[in-house]
Amino acid sequence: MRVCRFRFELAELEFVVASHRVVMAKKRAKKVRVAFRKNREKRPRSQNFTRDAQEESAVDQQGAGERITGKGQLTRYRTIISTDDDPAGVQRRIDEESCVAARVIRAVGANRCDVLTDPGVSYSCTVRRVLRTMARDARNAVVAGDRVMVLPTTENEGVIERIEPRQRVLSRGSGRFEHIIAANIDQLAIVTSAASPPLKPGLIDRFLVSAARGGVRPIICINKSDLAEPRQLRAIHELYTNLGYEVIETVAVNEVGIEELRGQLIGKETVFAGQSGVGKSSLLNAVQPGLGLRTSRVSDDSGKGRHTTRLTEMIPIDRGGWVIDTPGVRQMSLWDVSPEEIEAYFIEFPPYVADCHFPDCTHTHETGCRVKAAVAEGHISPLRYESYLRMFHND
Ligand SMILES: Nc1nc2c(ncn2[C@@H]2O[C@H](COP(=O)(O)OP(=O)(O)OP(=O)(O)O)[C@@H](O)[C@H]2O)c(=O)[nH]1
Ligand SMILES: [Mg+2]
Ligand SMILES: [Zn+2]
Repeated sequence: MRVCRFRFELAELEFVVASHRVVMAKKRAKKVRVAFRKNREKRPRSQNFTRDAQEESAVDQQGAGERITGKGQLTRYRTIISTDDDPAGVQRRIDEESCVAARVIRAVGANRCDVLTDPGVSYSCTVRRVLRTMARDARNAVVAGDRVMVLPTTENEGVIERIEPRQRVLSRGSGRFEHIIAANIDQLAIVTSAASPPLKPGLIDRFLVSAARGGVRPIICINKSDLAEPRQLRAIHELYTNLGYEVIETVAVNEVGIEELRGQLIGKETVFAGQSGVGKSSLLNAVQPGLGLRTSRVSDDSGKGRHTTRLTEMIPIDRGGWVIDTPGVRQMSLWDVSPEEIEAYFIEFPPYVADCHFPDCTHTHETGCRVKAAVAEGHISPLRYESYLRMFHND
Protein backbone atom coordinates (compact mmCIF):
# COMPACT_ATOMS: atom_id res chain seq x y z
CA MET A 1 0.00 0.00 0.00
CA ARG A 2 1.44 3.27 -1.02
CA VAL A 3 0.83 6.18 1.25
CA CYS A 4 0.53 9.71 0.01
CA ARG A 5 3.90 11.37 0.48
CA PHE A 6 2.76 14.86 -0.15
CA ARG A 7 0.91 17.24 2.03
CA PHE A 8 -2.43 18.54 0.80
CA GLU A 9 -1.58 21.93 -0.51
CA LEU A 10 -4.87 22.75 -2.05
CA ALA A 11 -4.46 26.43 -1.72
CA GLU A 12 -1.17 26.47 -3.49
CA LEU A 13 -1.08 23.77 -6.07
CA GLU A 14 -3.01 22.88 -9.14
CA PHE A 15 -3.11 19.38 -10.51
CA VAL A 16 -4.06 18.07 -13.88
CA VAL A 17 -5.64 14.68 -14.01
CA ALA A 18 -3.01 13.16 -16.21
CA SER A 19 -2.50 9.85 -14.50
CA HIS A 20 -3.95 8.21 -11.47
CA ARG A 21 -3.70 4.98 -9.57
CA VAL A 22 -5.82 3.42 -6.88
CA VAL A 23 -3.71 2.96 -3.81
CA MET A 24 -6.21 2.03 -1.16
CA ALA A 25 -9.78 0.82 -1.44
CA LYS A 26 -12.51 1.14 1.13
CA LYS A 27 -16.17 0.52 0.65
CA ARG A 28 -17.30 3.71 -1.03
CA ALA A 29 -14.05 5.55 -1.04
CA LYS A 30 -10.64 5.20 -2.52
CA LYS A 31 -7.49 7.17 -2.63
CA VAL A 32 -6.39 8.11 -6.09
CA ARG A 33 -3.04 9.43 -7.22
CA VAL A 34 -3.27 12.27 -9.63
CA ALA A 35 -0.63 14.36 -11.32
CA PHE A 36 -0.84 18.05 -10.65
CA ARG A 37 0.97 21.19 -11.46
CA LYS A 38 1.63 24.46 -9.68
CA ASN A 39 -1.09 26.93 -10.20
CA ARG A 40 -0.16 30.07 -8.41
CA GLU A 41 1.62 31.20 -11.52
CA LYS A 42 -0.26 32.16 -14.59
CA ARG A 43 -0.15 30.03 -17.68
CA PRO A 44 2.70 30.57 -20.08
CA ARG A 45 2.22 32.74 -23.09
CA SER A 46 2.61 30.95 -26.40
CA GLN A 47 4.91 32.38 -28.99
CA ASN A 48 2.52 33.20 -31.78
CA PHE A 49 0.90 36.44 -30.70
CA THR A 50 -0.72 37.22 -34.04
CA ARG A 51 -2.42 33.88 -34.34
CA ASP A 52 -3.58 34.05 -30.75
CA ALA A 53 -5.03 37.46 -31.35
CA GLN A 54 -6.98 36.14 -34.31
CA GLU A 55 -8.17 33.06 -32.50
CA GLU A 56 -9.30 34.56 -29.25
CA SER A 57 -13.00 35.07 -28.78
CA ALA A 58 -14.50 37.71 -26.56
CA VAL A 59 -14.40 35.25 -23.69
CA ASP A 60 -10.72 34.59 -24.28
CA GLN A 61 -9.98 38.25 -23.96
CA GLN A 62 -11.21 38.19 -20.40
CA GLY A 63 -8.14 36.11 -19.48
CA ALA A 64 -5.64 37.58 -17.08
CA GLY A 65 -1.98 38.38 -17.79
CA GLU A 66 0.36 35.58 -18.65
CA ARG A 67 3.83 34.36 -17.91
CA ILE A 68 6.31 34.19 -20.73
CA THR A 69 8.04 30.87 -20.10
CA GLY A 70 6.81 27.41 -19.24
CA LYS A 71 8.77 27.30 -15.98
CA GLY A 72 6.95 26.28 -12.89
CA GLN A 73 4.76 23.72 -14.62
CA LEU A 74 6.54 20.79 -12.96
CA THR A 75 4.26 17.89 -12.37
CA ARG A 76 4.03 16.27 -8.96
CA TYR A 77 1.57 13.83 -7.52
CA ARG A 78 -0.99 14.00 -4.80
CA THR A 79 -3.84 11.89 -3.52
CA ILE A 80 -7.54 12.69 -3.50
CA ILE A 81 -10.43 10.79 -2.02
CA SER A 82 -12.66 9.45 -4.76
CA THR A 83 -15.70 7.19 -4.83
CA ASP A 84 -16.08 3.60 -5.97
CA ASP A 85 -18.80 4.41 -8.46
CA ASP A 86 -16.51 6.72 -10.39
CA PRO A 87 -14.67 4.53 -12.87
CA ALA A 88 -12.34 7.33 -13.90
CA GLY A 89 -11.37 7.71 -10.26
CA VAL A 90 -11.25 11.47 -10.41
CA GLN A 91 -14.52 12.44 -8.72
CA ARG A 92 -14.24 13.77 -5.20
CA ARG A 93 -16.24 12.22 -2.43
CA ILE A 94 -18.50 14.81 -0.87
CA ASP A 95 -21.10 14.96 1.84
CA GLU A 96 -24.10 14.46 -0.44
CA GLU A 97 -26.58 14.89 2.41
CA SER A 98 -25.68 18.56 2.80
CA CYS A 99 -25.61 19.28 -0.95
CA VAL A 100 -28.26 19.92 -3.56
CA ALA A 101 -28.15 18.96 -7.24
CA ALA A 102 -28.26 21.88 -9.65
CA ARG A 103 -27.55 22.99 -13.20
CA VAL A 104 -25.07 25.71 -14.10
CA ILE A 105 -27.05 28.39 -15.89
CA ARG A 106 -24.26 30.90 -16.31
CA ALA A 107 -20.52 30.76 -15.67
CA VAL A 108 -19.25 34.17 -14.62
CA GLY A 109 -15.48 34.35 -14.90
CA ALA A 110 -13.17 31.64 -13.71
CA ASN A 111 -14.72 30.78 -10.38
CA ARG A 112 -18.23 32.12 -10.08
CA CYS A 113 -21.41 30.75 -11.55
CA ASP A 114 -25.16 30.89 -11.19
CA VAL A 115 -26.99 27.62 -10.78
CA LEU A 116 -30.60 26.51 -10.63
CA THR A 117 -31.89 23.50 -8.68
CA ASP A 118 -34.71 21.27 -9.92
CA PRO A 119 -37.23 22.90 -7.59
CA GLY A 120 -36.19 26.21 -9.15
CA VAL A 121 -33.98 27.71 -6.42
CA SER A 122 -31.12 29.90 -7.69
CA TYR A 123 -27.73 30.09 -6.05
CA SER A 124 -24.81 32.29 -6.85
CA CYS A 125 -21.81 30.04 -6.34
CA THR A 126 -18.10 29.98 -6.00
CA VAL A 127 -16.23 26.87 -7.04
CA ARG A 128 -14.31 24.73 -4.56
CA ARG A 129 -10.67 25.32 -5.35
CA VAL A 130 -9.85 21.65 -5.77
CA LEU A 131 -12.36 21.53 -8.64
CA ARG A 132 -10.83 24.53 -10.28
CA THR A 133 -7.49 22.82 -10.21
CA MET A 134 -8.91 19.63 -11.71
CA ALA A 135 -10.61 21.52 -14.51
CA ARG A 136 -10.37 20.31 -18.08
CA ASP A 137 -11.34 23.68 -19.42
CA ALA A 138 -8.50 26.16 -19.33
CA ARG A 139 -10.64 29.08 -18.33
CA ASN A 140 -13.57 27.91 -16.30
CA ALA A 141 -13.85 24.96 -13.98
CA VAL A 142 -17.60 24.94 -14.54
CA VAL A 143 -19.35 25.69 -17.80
CA ALA A 144 -22.94 26.44 -18.70
CA GLY A 145 -24.94 23.25 -18.68
CA ASP A 146 -22.85 21.45 -16.08
CA ARG A 147 -24.68 19.31 -13.57
CA VAL A 148 -23.23 20.03 -10.17
CA MET A 149 -23.62 19.41 -6.45
CA VAL A 150 -23.86 22.62 -4.46
CA LEU A 151 -23.30 23.16 -0.76
CA PRO A 152 -25.61 26.04 0.17
CA THR A 153 -23.96 28.60 2.45
CA THR A 154 -26.80 31.13 2.60
CA GLU A 155 -30.30 31.27 1.17
CA ASN A 156 -29.02 32.15 -2.28
CA GLU A 157 -25.28 31.46 -2.17
CA GLY A 158 -23.31 28.27 -2.26
CA VAL A 159 -20.14 26.44 -3.18
CA ILE A 160 -19.84 24.00 -6.06
CA GLU A 161 -18.59 20.79 -4.48
CA ARG A 162 -18.74 18.45 -7.44
CA ILE A 163 -19.17 18.53 -11.20
CA GLU A 164 -20.88 15.44 -12.59
CA PRO A 165 -19.27 13.80 -15.62
CA ARG A 166 -20.22 15.66 -18.79
CA GLN A 167 -22.30 13.71 -21.30
CA ARG A 168 -22.29 15.78 -24.47
CA VAL A 169 -20.12 18.81 -24.93
CA LEU A 170 -19.40 21.40 -27.54
CA SER A 171 -15.68 22.15 -27.35
CA ARG A 172 -13.16 24.04 -29.36
CA GLY A 173 -9.43 24.54 -29.15
CA SER A 174 -8.23 27.81 -27.71
CA GLY A 175 -4.48 27.96 -28.02
CA ARG A 176 -3.19 24.84 -26.28
CA PHE A 177 -6.31 24.43 -24.21
CA GLU A 178 -9.81 23.11 -24.53
CA HIS A 179 -12.61 25.62 -24.35
CA ILE A 180 -15.84 23.85 -23.48
CA ILE A 181 -18.58 26.08 -24.82
CA ALA A 182 -21.44 24.18 -23.16
CA ALA A 183 -22.04 20.80 -21.53
CA ASN A 184 -24.85 18.23 -21.41
CA ILE A 185 -26.68 19.73 -24.36
CA ASP A 186 -28.72 18.04 -27.09
CA GLN A 187 -28.31 20.29 -30.09
CA LEU A 188 -26.07 22.89 -31.64
CA ALA A 189 -27.62 25.63 -33.74
CA ILE A 190 -24.77 26.65 -36.04
CA VAL A 191 -25.72 30.24 -36.75
CA THR A 192 -24.36 31.86 -39.90
CA SER A 193 -25.47 34.95 -41.74
CA ALA A 194 -26.12 35.17 -45.46
CA ALA A 195 -24.22 38.47 -45.41
CA SER A 196 -22.76 40.93 -42.91
CA PRO A 197 -20.66 39.12 -41.81
CA PRO A 198 -20.30 36.97 -44.93
CA LEU A 199 -21.20 33.31 -44.81
CA LYS A 200 -18.25 30.97 -44.19
CA PRO A 201 -18.97 27.37 -45.19
CA GLY A 202 -15.64 26.30 -43.67
CA LEU A 203 -16.82 27.45 -40.27
CA ILE A 204 -20.05 25.48 -40.63
CA ASP A 205 -17.99 22.38 -41.38
CA ARG A 206 -15.81 22.87 -38.31
CA PHE A 207 -18.89 23.19 -36.12
CA LEU A 208 -20.34 20.06 -37.76
CA VAL A 209 -17.21 18.08 -36.91
CA SER A 210 -17.17 19.41 -33.34
CA ALA A 211 -20.87 18.64 -32.88
CA ALA A 212 -20.41 15.09 -34.14
CA ARG A 213 -17.39 14.68 -31.91
CA GLY A 214 -19.37 15.86 -28.88
CA GLY A 215 -22.47 13.76 -29.68
CA VAL A 216 -24.58 16.84 -30.30
CA ARG A 217 -27.17 17.14 -33.11
CA PRO A 218 -26.43 20.07 -35.42
CA ILE A 219 -28.97 22.43 -36.96
CA ILE A 220 -27.66 24.86 -39.56
CA CYS A 221 -29.30 28.23 -39.33
CA ILE A 222 -28.72 30.68 -42.18
CA ASN A 223 -29.81 33.97 -40.68
CA LYS A 224 -30.10 37.37 -42.37
CA SER A 225 -31.49 35.63 -45.42
CA ASP A 226 -33.10 38.99 -46.25
CA LEU A 227 -29.64 40.25 -47.17
CA ALA A 228 -29.08 37.78 -50.03
CA GLU A 229 -30.92 36.72 -53.15
CA PRO A 230 -32.75 33.43 -52.49
CA ARG A 231 -30.91 31.77 -55.37
CA GLN A 232 -27.57 32.71 -53.77
CA LEU A 233 -28.49 30.68 -50.71
CA ARG A 234 -29.98 27.79 -52.59
CA ALA A 235 -26.65 26.10 -53.32
CA ILE A 236 -25.47 26.14 -49.74
CA HIS A 237 -28.90 25.18 -48.43
CA GLU A 238 -29.10 22.21 -50.78
CA LEU A 239 -25.53 21.14 -50.10
CA TYR A 240 -26.22 20.58 -46.42
CA THR A 241 -29.79 19.35 -46.82
CA ASN A 242 -28.55 16.69 -49.25
CA LEU A 243 -26.05 15.56 -46.65
CA GLY A 244 -28.96 15.03 -44.28
CA TYR A 245 -28.53 18.07 -42.05
CA GLU A 246 -31.39 20.25 -40.87
CA VAL A 247 -31.08 23.67 -42.53
CA ILE A 248 -33.29 26.63 -41.67
CA GLU A 249 -33.20 30.03 -43.36
CA THR A 250 -34.23 32.79 -41.00
CA VAL A 251 -34.65 36.53 -40.68
CA ALA A 252 -34.45 37.20 -36.97
CA VAL A 253 -35.75 40.73 -37.32
CA ASN A 254 -39.00 39.86 -39.12
CA GLU A 255 -39.96 36.35 -38.04
CA VAL A 256 -39.01 34.52 -41.24
CA GLY A 257 -38.20 30.90 -40.37
CA ILE A 258 -38.64 31.54 -36.65
CA GLU A 259 -41.61 29.21 -36.20
CA GLU A 260 -39.68 26.46 -37.97
CA LEU A 261 -36.73 27.10 -35.66
CA ARG A 262 -38.98 27.07 -32.58
CA GLY A 263 -40.27 23.67 -33.66
CA GLN A 264 -36.72 22.31 -33.57
CA LEU A 265 -36.09 23.59 -30.06
CA ILE A 266 -39.05 22.18 -28.14
CA GLY A 267 -37.99 19.95 -25.25
CA LYS A 268 -34.33 20.16 -26.24
CA GLU A 269 -31.30 21.99 -24.94
CA THR A 270 -29.79 23.88 -27.82
CA VAL A 271 -26.61 25.94 -27.83
CA PHE A 272 -26.47 28.78 -30.39
CA ALA A 273 -22.95 29.35 -31.67
CA GLY A 274 -21.28 31.16 -34.52
CA GLN A 275 -19.34 34.29 -35.42
CA SER A 276 -20.06 37.57 -33.71
CA GLY A 277 -22.77 39.58 -35.43
CA VAL A 278 -24.54 36.72 -37.23
CA GLY A 279 -27.61 37.26 -35.07
CA LYS A 280 -27.54 34.58 -32.37
CA SER A 281 -29.03 36.81 -29.69
CA SER A 282 -31.46 38.35 -32.20
CA LEU A 283 -32.70 34.87 -33.09
CA LEU A 284 -33.23 34.00 -29.44
CA ASN A 285 -35.11 37.26 -28.91
CA ALA A 286 -37.32 36.26 -31.84
CA VAL A 287 -37.83 32.71 -30.58
CA GLN A 288 -38.79 33.92 -27.11
CA PRO A 289 -40.50 37.32 -27.25
CA GLY A 290 -39.72 39.50 -24.25
CA LEU A 291 -36.30 38.00 -23.70
CA GLY A 292 -34.51 41.27 -24.38
CA LEU A 293 -30.99 39.95 -24.97
CA ARG A 294 -28.60 42.72 -25.93
CA THR A 295 -27.70 42.93 -29.63
CA SER A 296 -25.70 45.45 -31.63
CA ARG A 297 -25.12 46.41 -35.21
CA VAL A 298 -22.14 44.95 -36.97
CA SER A 299 -19.32 47.39 -37.50
CA ASP A 300 -19.69 49.42 -40.72
CA ASP A 301 -15.94 49.45 -41.23
CA SER A 302 -15.03 45.82 -40.78
CA GLY A 303 -18.41 44.18 -41.42
CA LYS A 304 -17.76 42.18 -38.25
CA GLY A 305 -19.79 41.82 -35.09
CA ARG A 306 -18.95 43.71 -31.93
CA HIS A 307 -18.84 40.80 -29.49
CA THR A 308 -21.93 41.99 -27.75
CA THR A 309 -22.73 38.82 -25.84
CA ARG A 310 -20.04 38.27 -23.21
CA LEU A 311 -21.34 35.28 -21.24
CA THR A 312 -22.67 31.87 -22.10
CA GLU A 313 -26.12 31.62 -20.61
CA MET A 314 -28.91 29.02 -20.48
CA ILE A 315 -32.40 30.40 -20.99
CA PRO A 316 -35.65 28.46 -20.54
CA ILE A 317 -38.14 28.68 -23.41
CA ASP A 318 -41.91 28.70 -23.17
CA ARG A 319 -42.73 25.53 -25.04
CA GLY A 320 -40.23 23.52 -22.99
CA GLY A 321 -36.50 23.22 -23.43
CA TRP A 322 -33.57 25.55 -23.05
CA VAL A 323 -31.53 27.67 -25.39
CA ILE A 324 -27.98 28.80 -24.73
CA ASP A 325 -26.66 32.10 -26.01
CA THR A 326 -22.89 32.29 -26.46
CA PRO A 327 -20.31 34.94 -27.31
CA GLY A 328 -19.25 34.97 -30.96
CA VAL A 329 -16.15 33.00 -31.92
CA ARG A 330 -13.58 34.25 -34.39
CA GLN A 331 -12.27 30.80 -35.16
CA MET A 332 -13.36 27.31 -34.47
CA SER A 333 -10.30 25.17 -33.93
CA LEU A 334 -11.00 21.48 -33.52
CA TRP A 335 -10.24 20.02 -30.14
CA ASP A 336 -9.16 16.43 -29.58
CA VAL A 337 -9.66 15.37 -33.19
CA SER A 338 -6.55 14.02 -34.90
CA PRO A 339 -6.11 14.66 -38.64
CA GLU A 340 -6.75 10.97 -39.38
CA GLU A 341 -10.05 11.09 -37.52
CA ILE A 342 -11.49 13.99 -39.46
CA GLU A 343 -12.62 11.95 -42.49
CA ALA A 344 -15.05 10.02 -40.31
CA TYR A 345 -16.88 13.24 -39.45
CA PHE A 346 -17.42 14.15 -43.11
CA ILE A 347 -20.48 12.03 -43.52
CA GLU A 348 -20.27 11.77 -47.31
CA PHE A 349 -16.68 10.44 -47.28
CA PRO A 350 -16.86 6.92 -45.80
CA PRO A 351 -18.43 5.16 -48.83
CA TYR A 352 -15.48 6.34 -50.97
CA VAL A 353 -12.76 5.91 -48.35
CA ALA A 354 -13.14 2.15 -48.44
CA ASP A 355 -12.14 2.15 -52.12
CA CYS A 356 -9.01 4.28 -51.86
CA HIS A 357 -5.95 2.46 -53.14
CA PHE A 358 -3.96 2.87 -49.94
CA PRO A 359 -5.68 1.67 -46.78
CA ASP A 360 -4.20 4.61 -44.86
CA CYS A 361 -5.02 7.14 -47.57
CA THR A 362 -5.35 10.65 -46.15
CA HIS A 363 -7.11 11.89 -49.33
CA THR A 364 -4.60 14.67 -49.71
CA HIS A 365 -1.71 13.74 -52.03
CA GLU A 366 -2.17 10.01 -52.67
CA THR A 367 -2.73 8.40 -56.04
CA GLY A 368 -5.71 6.11 -56.41
CA CYS A 369 -7.75 8.19 -53.95
CA ARG A 370 -11.48 7.60 -54.41
CA VAL A 371 -12.40 10.64 -52.35
CA LYS A 372 -10.50 12.94 -54.70
CA ALA A 373 -12.07 11.13 -57.66
CA ALA A 374 -15.52 11.67 -56.16
CA VAL A 375 -14.76 15.39 -55.88
CA ALA A 376 -13.67 15.49 -59.54
CA GLU A 377 -16.81 13.60 -60.58
CA GLY A 378 -19.04 15.99 -58.65
CA HIS A 379 -20.21 13.53 -55.98
CA ILE A 380 -18.45 15.38 -53.18
CA SER A 381 -18.67 19.15 -53.00
CA PRO A 382 -15.36 20.96 -53.62
CA LEU A 383 -16.29 23.28 -50.75
CA ARG A 384 -16.53 20.37 -48.37
CA TYR A 385 -13.30 18.82 -49.67
CA GLU A 386 -11.52 22.15 -49.23
CA SER A 387 -12.81 22.31 -45.65
CA TYR A 388 -11.50 18.82 -45.09
CA LEU A 389 -8.06 19.76 -46.39
CA ARG A 390 -7.90 22.87 -44.22
CA MET A 391 -8.87 20.93 -41.13
CA PHE A 392 -6.47 18.12 -42.00
CA HIS A 393 -3.59 20.56 -42.35
CA ASN A 394 -4.77 22.50 -39.31
CA ASP A 395 -4.98 25.68 -41.38
N1 LIG B 1 -30.96 42.34 -41.76
C1 LIG B 1 -30.91 41.54 -40.71
N2 LIG B 1 -30.23 41.94 -39.60
C2 LIG B 1 -30.19 41.08 -38.56
C3 LIG B 1 -30.81 39.82 -38.58
N3 LIG B 1 -30.57 39.19 -37.41
C4 LIG B 1 -29.83 40.02 -36.69
N4 LIG B 1 -29.59 41.17 -37.36
C5 LIG B 1 -28.79 42.31 -36.90
O1 LIG B 1 -27.44 41.89 -36.79
C6 LIG B 1 -26.81 42.59 -35.72
C7 LIG B 1 -26.08 41.61 -34.81
O2 LIG B 1 -27.00 40.81 -34.17
P1 LIG B 1 -26.71 40.11 -32.77
O3 LIG B 1 -27.94 39.36 -32.40
O4 LIG B 1 -26.17 41.09 -31.78
O5 LIG B 1 -25.55 39.11 -33.17
P2 LIG B 1 -24.82 38.01 -32.26
O6 LIG B 1 -24.56 36.83 -33.13
O7 LIG B 1 -25.59 37.77 -31.02
O8 LIG B 1 -23.44 38.73 -31.95
P3 LIG B 1 -22.45 38.56 -30.66
O9 LIG B 1 -23.27 38.63 -29.43
O10 LIG B 1 -21.52 39.68 -30.82
O11 LIG B 1 -21.78 37.22 -30.84
C8 LIG B 1 -27.92 43.37 -35.01
O12 LIG B 1 -27.86 44.70 -35.45
C9 LIG B 1 -29.19 42.72 -35.51
O13 LIG B 1 -30.29 43.61 -35.53
C10 LIG B 1 -31.52 39.44 -39.76
O14 LIG B 1 -32.07 38.36 -39.88
N5 LIG B 1 -31.51 40.34 -40.80
MG1 LIG C 1 -25.10 37.95 -29.03
ZN1 LIG D 1 -8.26 8.67 -50.37
